[in-house]
Amino acid sequence: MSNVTEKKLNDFMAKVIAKNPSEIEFHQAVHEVVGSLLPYIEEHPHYSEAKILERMVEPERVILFRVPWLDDKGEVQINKGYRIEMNSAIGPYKGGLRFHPTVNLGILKFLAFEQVLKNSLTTLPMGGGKGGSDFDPKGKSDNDVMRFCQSFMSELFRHIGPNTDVPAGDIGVGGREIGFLFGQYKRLRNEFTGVLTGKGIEWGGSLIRPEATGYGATYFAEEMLKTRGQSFVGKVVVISGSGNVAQYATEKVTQLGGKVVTLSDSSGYIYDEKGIDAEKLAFIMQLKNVKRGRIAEYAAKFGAKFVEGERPWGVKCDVAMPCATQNEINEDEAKMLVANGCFVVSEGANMPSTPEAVDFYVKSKILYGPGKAANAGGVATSGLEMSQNSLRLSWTRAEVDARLHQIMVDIHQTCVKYGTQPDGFINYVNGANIGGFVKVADAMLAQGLV
Ligand code: NDP
Ligand code: 2IT
Repeated sequence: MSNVTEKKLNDFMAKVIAKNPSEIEFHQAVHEVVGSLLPYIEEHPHYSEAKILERMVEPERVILFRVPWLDDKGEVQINKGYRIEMNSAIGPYKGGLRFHPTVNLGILKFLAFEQVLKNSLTTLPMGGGKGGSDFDPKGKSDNDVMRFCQSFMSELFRHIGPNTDVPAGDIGVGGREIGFLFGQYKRLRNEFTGVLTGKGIEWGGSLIRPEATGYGATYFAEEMLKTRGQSFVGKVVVISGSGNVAQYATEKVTQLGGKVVTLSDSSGYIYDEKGIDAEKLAFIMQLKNVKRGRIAEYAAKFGAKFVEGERPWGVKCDVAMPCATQNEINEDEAKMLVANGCFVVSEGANMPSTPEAVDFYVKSKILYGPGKAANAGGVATSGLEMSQNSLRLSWTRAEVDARLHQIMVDIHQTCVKYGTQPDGFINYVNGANIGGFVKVADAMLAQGLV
């Protein structure tokens, strides 16, 4: 980046920080994206004349609300509710809901901002949004979760709709929560409609949506491997998290011939040298999705190692797939991965690598697939769920999987188109940011000053 461009970036960020104080993760996401886009925009000045970037960092609408509910003991509980409607230039707002005690405005704005570009990359007509609550589902009974979801939807319902804003799951929001949210929406509106995605298969959900993010991140890694004439066969893979994304990444990596040796949760990670095969994965799915227990139980059951309070990035591997949360790989951990021979990082989570870790991957010229490209398979399949709801049809497993696979191949191709450097290195960060930006920016230009 030239000195002039760097100054422009610093000036732009100074304004974003002044206008959005203390939203650290939002600043981080904007800094990365704008850093990629400025050199491109200098060659296409009509975007800066129309202040497209300044418009894109300001949400179209932010909804903040109170969520009061009664817990099992009859005690009154109050949580915060949020929905960020970030950008609707290319379709209705679309993006997940996160229920986690760390949720705040800055985290949801970073997620909504990333979602705009991610959704554009999928090629489907979806704008970007994100929402959630500081509610912690961990340790809560099903009834507590239901009453919370009903109260949350009792306000959210007036802001969303199948052609307006279509939420889905994210951390802490899976099939159970989507069910409770959908039931309450239907009751309030007296309408059975595709207002949420990730629905159960019996009531409007799509086959492959539960699998889609993990499968997609694996397909994306496979495409990256192909650029070096390689495949997953025989590769050792380190995965973090043990929720929705991590589980199905483990399944697909294993099907493609790789060996997954770690999974984690917020208590620590397990290391299983022999690999987490289909039978062991079935145990994890039962443990995490039904019993809602801790990953340490895996170690006790299968005689694997449990490392308390640590992340798995020191384990030697070929491929790393962070699938837990933001900023879970720092610069030292990135260095450790590369020093141990890791040459592929495919992000199932959103922004799991710190800016310093990202700089290190790019400098090391490894195959680095940033979240907005690598994990776009989840929202892409949500888009396919919306299409099926509109058609009042359901496609087969094979058909949805084939579409998901093709979308991941196409996203990879978009990154290659916009991210290939003169020396042949594919900078997927630039590729994803520019590839996602162009369609949204052109749509915003066409629609006038809105
Ligand atoms: P889940 O709630 O199913 O699982 C989250 C996993 O990550 C759990 O193992 C959890 O451990 C761990 N985790 C969460 N927060 C932390 C933390 N602060 N520190 C350490 N571990 C943590 O969520 P998903 O699998 O759906 O989401 C994982 C990531 O993937 C997120 O970044 C999400 O934004 C992203 N993503 C999800 C998509 C989807 O379709 N679901 C689509 C695209 C991206 P514990 O149970 O101990 O909290
Ligand atoms: O980050 C994400 O892309 C998601 N949590 C999925 C969003 C969706 O609407 O399916």
